[in-house]
Amino acid sequence: RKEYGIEDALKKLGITKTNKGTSTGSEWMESAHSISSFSPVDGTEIASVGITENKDYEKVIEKAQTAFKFWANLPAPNRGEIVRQFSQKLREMKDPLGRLVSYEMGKSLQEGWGEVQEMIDICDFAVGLSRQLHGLTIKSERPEHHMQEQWHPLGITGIISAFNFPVAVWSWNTALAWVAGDVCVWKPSEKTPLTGVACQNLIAEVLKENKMPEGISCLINGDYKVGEWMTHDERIPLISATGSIRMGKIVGQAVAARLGKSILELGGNNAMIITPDADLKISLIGSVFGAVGTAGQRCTSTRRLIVHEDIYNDLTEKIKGAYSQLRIGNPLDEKNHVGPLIDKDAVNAYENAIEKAKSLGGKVIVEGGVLSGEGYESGCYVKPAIIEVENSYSIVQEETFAPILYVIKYKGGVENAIAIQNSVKQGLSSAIMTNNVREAHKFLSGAGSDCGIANVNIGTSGAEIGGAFGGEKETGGGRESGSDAWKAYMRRQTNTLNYGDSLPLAQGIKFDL
Ligand code: UN1
Repeated sequence: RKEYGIEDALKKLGITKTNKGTSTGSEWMESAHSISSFSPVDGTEIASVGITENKDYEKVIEKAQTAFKFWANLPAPNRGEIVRQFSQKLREMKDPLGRLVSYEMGKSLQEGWGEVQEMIDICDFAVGLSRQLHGLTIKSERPEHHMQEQWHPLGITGIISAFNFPVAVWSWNTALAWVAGDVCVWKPSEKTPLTGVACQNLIAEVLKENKMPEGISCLINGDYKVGEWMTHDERIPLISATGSIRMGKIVGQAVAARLGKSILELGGNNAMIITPDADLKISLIGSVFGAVGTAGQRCTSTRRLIVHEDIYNDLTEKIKGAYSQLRIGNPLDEKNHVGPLIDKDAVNAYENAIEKAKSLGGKVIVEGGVLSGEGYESGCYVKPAIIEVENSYSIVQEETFAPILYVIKYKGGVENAIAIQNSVKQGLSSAIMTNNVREAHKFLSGAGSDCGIANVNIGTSGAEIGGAFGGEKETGGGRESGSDAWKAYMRRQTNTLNYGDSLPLAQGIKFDL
């Protein structure tokens, strides 16, 4: 740990051996029970975080409600200024926070830093946005009338985030929600609670320096039961949840039952189509990074390669060669390409998926397996695997959060590849590798990819924050991050103003007294 600066990072981020897990900003509450956070890097316990008790959850929500009255009335650019200062803090703490992300979650240090960079970027985006929460003006059908649309703050935004992007996804939600005038209550994944505490410490400093009230940024911790308090809570008008489809169905239904709003960012089953007109060099790098980056634990990871028969053998040989060069090991050591899976449950899911694919007739191209021995003591390191399959196999239809790449051969025109790509229940990210303009446009047309993200000549993962992030079908339909995703954190109000001295009714209706 020392060698990789972890002790130092923990210290800088205010993480001790035992940490409180419930906070309204600078105030923290005690709890009777705690979660231990183990690093998948070396299997050791890093520290523990208190589990939120129901009575304290109530206090948090009350504080947040009170804070909302203050925060929503602050001019939006002033809220943006707080976010700007937070992004400054993140710039200063990029190294330790990126290290902690890498150590607690297991992604490479480069990707840990990259995640903090995404936080900085979304904060910058949100600062600009704080002066651009624009509505429309609309022409009225009535004389001497004016219509307009305004966007107002919504209330408390509840954020439920996943282990794989433990800090970035929170910031996509919270930076937009804050400038929109909402206050936030965040429940991080119970697999990565320490990064949550670290982020709360950073934002609490900024809020304190600006003499802001408690309740603008709240943290709660625990398992699905704590999440359920949020999803059933009518005081939380918006729940933004990232995670599995199974979880999303439960969350979505609970929130819908009280007619609340939700943003769901769930699983993907992302495919890359490689046509005979593809640049094979970029196809190779794009597919390997997409499949093994973050050890296949991004919701945008490349799960399926749909390759034309004419280039199939050539391409699979090249990928095989690339896989043989991959270095698997400690993600804090920059020589390594692939780090561990999050925990042993994830390792079991990986092994089961490979077995299942084989039993259904899958042909192994690159053999997987769990690594043991020196450097692999945590038991969470696995070999990235490649299996030739049919798209219809039940296991190929599922998202397995692991570095397993399924390869599927297609014949004929690109429409056949697109049909295979769309034949899954999920609809997050997709990519086509081609230098053929017709193929590229077909892929991006309404008859093309049915995903929320569709890329040409880049991979399925690694989206920039400037675009709206999310997907269709069982991916949940929500959009986060850039473009106009901010609208989901606000309520729309249509205003009609009469500046005349009569009262003409819409639709020409006559009503005289
Ligand atoms: C996720 O895996 O939950 O596009 C988010 C990407 C990242 C975000 C992934 N910017 O891969």
